[in-house]
Amino acid sequence: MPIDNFAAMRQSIIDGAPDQAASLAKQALAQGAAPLEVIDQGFVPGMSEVGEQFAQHKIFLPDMLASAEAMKAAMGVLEPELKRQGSERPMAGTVVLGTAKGDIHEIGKTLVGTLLTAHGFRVHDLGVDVSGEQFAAKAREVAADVVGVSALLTTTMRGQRSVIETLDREGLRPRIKVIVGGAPVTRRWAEEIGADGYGKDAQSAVALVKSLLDKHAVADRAGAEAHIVCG
Ligand code: B1M
Repeated sequence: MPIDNFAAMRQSIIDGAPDQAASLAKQALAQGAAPLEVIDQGFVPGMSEVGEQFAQHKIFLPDMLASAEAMKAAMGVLEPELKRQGSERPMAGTVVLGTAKGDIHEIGKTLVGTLLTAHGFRVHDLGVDVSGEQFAAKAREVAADVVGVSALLTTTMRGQRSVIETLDREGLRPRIKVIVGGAPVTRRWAEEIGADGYGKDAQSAVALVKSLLDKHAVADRAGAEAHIVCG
């Protein structure tokens, strides 16, 4: 994919232009580009720039919202293709996914879910602003192997800890593994709250879930436990 196209994609997000973003995404797919490359190299840099400008008070909440709408328009084109590419794969495990209580950031979490689906996992996406109790109820209902909790705010990272505490309290761990991720989340935080792993981005989240489930199978046999970090 030519660099000019990536620059235009990035700009469509900064401009908060959903039609332009969707049209660039369609063009890229028509030219045979890989959807994940388009997301990571074309559109996500636009979101990062918007985040920096917001932090420096150069733009304000409505601008960030417009950029998020543009990002969602691009994802609306690219995510079905990502899923389609993985649709022939066998079922690899069940994941319950959501964004922590009090947090409404959904784009990164949804991308993690799409990529997991593309890799053969059955994903139950609970959306945003999800409590520990909601995670636990769904995990029990669908016999989840993994619960994934996204958080984009330093204040809502605490919600990740509370999901783990709820699952512990309800006796669902260690059978169910918990992974955490999101821009402010670190490996250290994951270790501190007793998560089973941390994914830096959507691709490492997939690698992490795969290794956890592999290790889980081994651990079941050996009576041991595993803690993994990807990315
Ligand atoms: Co908000 N916001 N926001 N925001 N927002 C950030 C996160 C911020 C860093 C911007 C900034 O100040 N620089 C800042 C947080 C500061 C902090 O706490 N550290 C911030 C703030 C302050 C706020 C508000 C408080 C603003 C206000 O109201 N004054 C408010 C909070 C609302 C709330 O949640 N209660 C708010 C609101 C919003 C919008 C609604 C306008 C919008 C979200 C719209 C939506 O999602 N529908 C928004 C946006 C768009 C952003 C930025 C610009 C972009 C986030 C994004 O979508 N990135 C963001 C700045 C930034 O991150 N650079 C910012 C693209 C996405 C693909 O990346 O989400 O990081 P990301 O996901 C990645 C990885 O993190 C990882 O994989 C993904 C794909 O690679 N990952 C996981 C994510 N979840 C994972 C889970 C895993 C594993 C990996 O396992 C379970």
